[in-house]
Amino acid sequence: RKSIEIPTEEGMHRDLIKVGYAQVGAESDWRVANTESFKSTFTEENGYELIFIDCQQESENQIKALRNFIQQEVDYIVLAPIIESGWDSVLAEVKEANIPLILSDRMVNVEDDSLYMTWVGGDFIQEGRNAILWLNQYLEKMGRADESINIVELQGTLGASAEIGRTNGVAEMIAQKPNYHLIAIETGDFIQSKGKEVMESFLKTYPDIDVLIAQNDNMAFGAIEAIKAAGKVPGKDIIIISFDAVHAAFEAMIRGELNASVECNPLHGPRVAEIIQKLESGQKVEKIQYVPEGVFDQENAAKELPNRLY
Ligand code: GYE
Repeated sequence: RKSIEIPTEEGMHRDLIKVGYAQVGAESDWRVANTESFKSTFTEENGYELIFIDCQQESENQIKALRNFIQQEVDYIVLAPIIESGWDSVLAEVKEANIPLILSDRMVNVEDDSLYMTWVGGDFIQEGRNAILWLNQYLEKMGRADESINIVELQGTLGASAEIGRTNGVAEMIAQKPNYHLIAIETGDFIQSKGKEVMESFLKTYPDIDVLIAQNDNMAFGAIEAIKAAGKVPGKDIIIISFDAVHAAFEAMIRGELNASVECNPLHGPRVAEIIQKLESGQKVEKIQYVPEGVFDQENAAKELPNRLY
C-alpha cells in the first residue's frame, strides 16, 4: 500500500487503502451527486487512495476498468454496474485476484453470488410501486379515480437494475387498476435530451396522455420542455412523476411543472466506506443493504428543499 506522511506527527506514516471505483458515467444529476459522494469520502485525509473511472455508460469500459484495477492491485473494487448481465467471467477474475468486490447502486445478475461481498442501494421495485401509489392517491384527491387514465413511461437504460425494478414495480401496480392504460413505454437512457426526444414522439402519436412516468428526474426535465413546446402545461395537462428527487426536481415541483418525485438516495460514498472499514477490521457485512427512501410532491417540496443534500 502507498503511504502518506501524517503532517501532524513527525515521521509518521499511514498506509492508504486503495479503492477502485468503476462508475456508470455522468448521465444525470443523481450520478453527479454519487460521484461527488465518493470523491469527497475516499480522500487521502480519510486514509484512501481512490482510482475513479467514468465508464461513460459503456459496459465494455467497465470490464476494462475492473481488469485495470486487478493490475493495479487495488485493495477493494467498487462497481456500479451499468447493466445487470455479462459479469460472470470478469467477476471471477476479480475473485481469483482476491480483491473484495462491493456493489453499489445497481446489481449484477450472476449465478454465483460469492462473486461479490455485498450490495448497497435503493429498492427499485418498491420505488416503482411508490410512483403508482402516489398517483392513486392524487387521482382520488382530484376526484378522477374512476376516469380512464392513459400513461406513458420513459425507461432508464434497458437492462439496468434501476430500469428493471422501476419498470416492474410500476407495471405491477398498473395491473391492479383496470382504468389505467400504459399506452407507450420506451427508453430515454436516463438522459435529459433523450427524455425530451422520446416525449416529443409520444406527444405526436398520442394526443391524450394523462400521466408521464419518467424513470429519473433528468428525463422528466427533458420531457417538460417537449410538453411545453407542444403547447401543453406540464404538471396540469399531463401529470408527471419521476424518480431520484434531486435538487432541480424540487425546484420543478415548486414551479408546479413536476407533480412528484420518488426518492433515490445517491450518497453511497460514506456507506461504502463503512463497509470497507468493517471488512478491514474483520467484521461481517450484510449481503444486501437497502437505503430508506421517501416520496416528495408539490405539497411538501418547498418545506423539504432546504434539507436536501443532493
Ligand atoms: O435513478 C438515474 C441514474 O442507478 C439509481 O441512475 C441509479 C439511476 C438514477 O442515472 O438518475
